[in-house]
Amino acid sequence: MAEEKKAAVAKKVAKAPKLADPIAASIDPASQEMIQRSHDLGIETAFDRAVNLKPCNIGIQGICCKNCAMGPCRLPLPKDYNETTDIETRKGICGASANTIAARNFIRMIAAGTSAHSDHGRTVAEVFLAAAKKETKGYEIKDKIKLLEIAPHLNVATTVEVDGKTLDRDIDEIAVEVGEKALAEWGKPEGELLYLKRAPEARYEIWKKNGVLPRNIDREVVEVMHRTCIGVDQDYKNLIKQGTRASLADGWGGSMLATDLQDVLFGTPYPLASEGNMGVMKKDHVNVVIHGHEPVLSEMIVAVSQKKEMLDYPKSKGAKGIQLSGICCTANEILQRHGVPLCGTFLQQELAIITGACDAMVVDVQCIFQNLANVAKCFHTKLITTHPIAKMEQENVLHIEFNEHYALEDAERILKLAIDNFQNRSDNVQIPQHKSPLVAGFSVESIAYHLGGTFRGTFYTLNDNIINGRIRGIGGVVGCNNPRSRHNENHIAIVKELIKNDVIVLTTGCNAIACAMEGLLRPESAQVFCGPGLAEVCETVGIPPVLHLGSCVDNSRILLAATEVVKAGGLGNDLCDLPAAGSAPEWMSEKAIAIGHYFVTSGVYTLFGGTLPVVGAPVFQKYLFEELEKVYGGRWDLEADPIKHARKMIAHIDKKRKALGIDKARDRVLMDMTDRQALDA
Ligand code: SF4
Ligand code: MSK
Repeated sequence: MAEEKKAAVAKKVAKAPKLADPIAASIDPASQEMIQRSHDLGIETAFDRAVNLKPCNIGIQGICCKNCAMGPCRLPLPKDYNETTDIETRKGICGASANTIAARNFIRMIAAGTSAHSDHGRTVAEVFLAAAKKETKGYEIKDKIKLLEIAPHLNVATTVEVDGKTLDRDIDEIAVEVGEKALAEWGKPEGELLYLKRAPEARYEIWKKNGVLPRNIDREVVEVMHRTCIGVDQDYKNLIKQGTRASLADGWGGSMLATDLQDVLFGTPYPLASEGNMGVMKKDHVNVVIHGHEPVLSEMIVAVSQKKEMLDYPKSKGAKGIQLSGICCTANEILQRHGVPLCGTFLQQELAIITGACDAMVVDVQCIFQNLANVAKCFHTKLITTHPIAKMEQENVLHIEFNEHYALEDAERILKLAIDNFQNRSDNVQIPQHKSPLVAGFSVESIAYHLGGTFRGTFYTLNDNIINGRIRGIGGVVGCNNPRSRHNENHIAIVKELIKNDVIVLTTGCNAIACAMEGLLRPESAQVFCGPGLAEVCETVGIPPVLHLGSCVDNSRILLAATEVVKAGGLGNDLCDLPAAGSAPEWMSEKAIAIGHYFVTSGVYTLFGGTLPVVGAPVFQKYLFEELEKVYGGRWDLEADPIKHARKMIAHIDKKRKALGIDKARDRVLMDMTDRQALDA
């Protein structure tokens, strides 16, 4: 009997889930400390689940189809793979080839990513229109200058002719029309997306020639779903063409509209100082962690938290005040506009609760772990869902549905609940002491201002420094964390390698948070980590070598910043001419695929880390990695090793410098427009 018991215990132990090694799981000491604490408290996190749950080897290669009930059909890559016979020998029940299956899966990911960003944009457009019509309390048009800037791109007139005189049009009237025109972009019956013409003319012509101009945002997503149904589109090139249309509807449509309308409603970001990492939480304050993507509620929470009664109320409960902080892209939104500190990246969401100091975590949409509810159960933390499309099944989750018409009241209710909950906090609190100072709040407008000054807000200075070789090129490094690789390790290694080689980095999303935690968003970091050219420019202009441009939808700022560089002259006529490259080192979300594809089809060489769900279909992969460049001037690539990854980006940048005739580093020369035009010729 004793032997039987022993055997049963041994079996149980053998089956017990393994725990993640905190040091191997993250490079961040604060995260390591909290992973260790989670083990001490017997609480499981994504880091542990990633150790125990291995990815499916077929799915990860993109060659599993479950688009009908004859399947799922799994098409492993044979050892004796032959490109010529593959289409006849490897097929699903319906005959779908590995290329068709991988392409269908790929563009469904694009459709999902586009939907996420664009539905976010739609919500903002609806709130914008309600605010423009003065139907809401709490929202108002804050940045009238930006409103006047975007109006012409939506075919909204800013002046009116009266008795032969040109007069300024009423600003409220402009706002209403901008809101209506913007909202129509999701479902107008004819035409094409209006913002496409903001791209350089040469780029627009490429899209037009290839028949990929998106018609409206919703339609492109619907068409992806139709074409990927069993028995519809079975040509990977034609499938990817629709994927292109959908992704452009994201980057130059839903995401760009979201960014612009948020700027007009909540203010265009300008540089400000703050801090990042879990050490921003305060033991003697009510800690409210805001997580997700849409800033419509979080803006109200920030506003309400500054009201006199809200400053006093925590004191009546024994707290010194309210400490707001953020996770993921809601964090980036409220950091960029208000300096609210960053609590952490996507992979730190469970860890923030494990501090024991989180009195409320308020979530909206996207990137929210359902396991937050299980972690919150172990503490006093109130987990509050706020969006009608994003609820959780666990009973301990509170749902307080946010309504833009009662925005301030909703935000007040949420904050009061958090403050009341402070008294339920136990003494078992452990806040990691790690945090880094940072400078964030960059936008196309503020970069131009920084580089050119008030009277000459331009990108010429940047172009001059690229042409004279002080800045080698531009790296857009963005995207998520993925527990399949060590948290933040690849993000940081790639960014450091780029700036060491004089490549200025534009960042968004969780890469931006990772860089903040590592201290790379401080101007002083230029002297420590940058090559001499970039260090000199950063010191002269007073900017960090890594510019935080915002959230995932704000990747549209990178597109527009690159467009401004083209316009400033001397670096070619199109985005694909620029010495620039894109990267998502630790991607995980379908949104990253949508972003990656609109960067590629906007002309950018784009590298992903980890793996891509196309490697099981080599012909399709080759099409993305080689053939697309002939059509769009940009292409996909994959490199898991961070240093090789950064060097591939640098090699591409050097290739473009050579093509532009600026490959020889030169002494700084002041160039006028004629000089630049001569370079373009
Ligand atoms: Fe299999 Fe074809 Fe059905 Fe996909 S669509 S599951 S490949 S039969
Ligand atoms: S939050 S999409 S994990 S960047 Fe935008 Fe971070 Fe990726 Fe979510």
